[in-house]
Amino acid sequence: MTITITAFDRSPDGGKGLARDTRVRWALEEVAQPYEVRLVSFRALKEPAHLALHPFGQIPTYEEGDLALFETGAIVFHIAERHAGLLSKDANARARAITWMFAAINTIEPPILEYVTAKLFEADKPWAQQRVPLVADRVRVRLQQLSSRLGDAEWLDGAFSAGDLMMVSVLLRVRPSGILDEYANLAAYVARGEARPAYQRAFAAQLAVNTRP
Ligand code: GTB
Repeated sequence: MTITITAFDRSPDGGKGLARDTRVRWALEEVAQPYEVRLVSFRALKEPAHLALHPFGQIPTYEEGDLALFETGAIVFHIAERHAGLLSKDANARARAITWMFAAINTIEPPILEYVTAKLFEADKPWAQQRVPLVADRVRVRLQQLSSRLGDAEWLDGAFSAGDLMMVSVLLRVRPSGILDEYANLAAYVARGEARPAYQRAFAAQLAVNTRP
């Protein structure tokens, strides 16, 4: 059955891979599943046809036969459950990888999004100068904890898993700030994720969309 995902027809990041379709593309590449992409404009995101797929009017979505999903955590989990390569066959290792997926999107991503929002979208507010360092420190608290746990391991829990895929994807969003580079092992962890051939293919595919004439 054909898998179709949605992505911005022109991502505001110009192809840096920061929009969330990249993590879904990456998961599909890791498990060698071909997919099609339907590009959606910002206006179309809020129109009924897209809202029927995604109640919050966002990308990405995932369609496969009569199944339609939204939320990257659920989409990547679905891909990882259905195809070998992202979750261990060992039940406990699998449960731990899923735990890391939740940690990425529930514990690490929220302060990163607060920071990005404060820095990019609230910079003109009178309180921005006080808020930015505060939220930057909230990011540092989590990155320090994550850095301590990772230590000098290659991945978070043994072999590369959907947990690493989500964690690396989330960490990429904060790298432009320079904060990630304060934690050398996390910066190297993210670089290992990016070096994976599946990530490279996913990145190239979104770049091609976002740099087309
Ligand atoms: N929790 C949802 C998920 O994980 O799927 C969040 C989905 C989401 O935030 N989608 C964003 C979206 O559709 C795109 S990824 N926004 C449009 C809207 O809400 O109207 C977020 C994003 C957007 C742009 C950049 N960028 O340009 O750097 C990076 C990330």
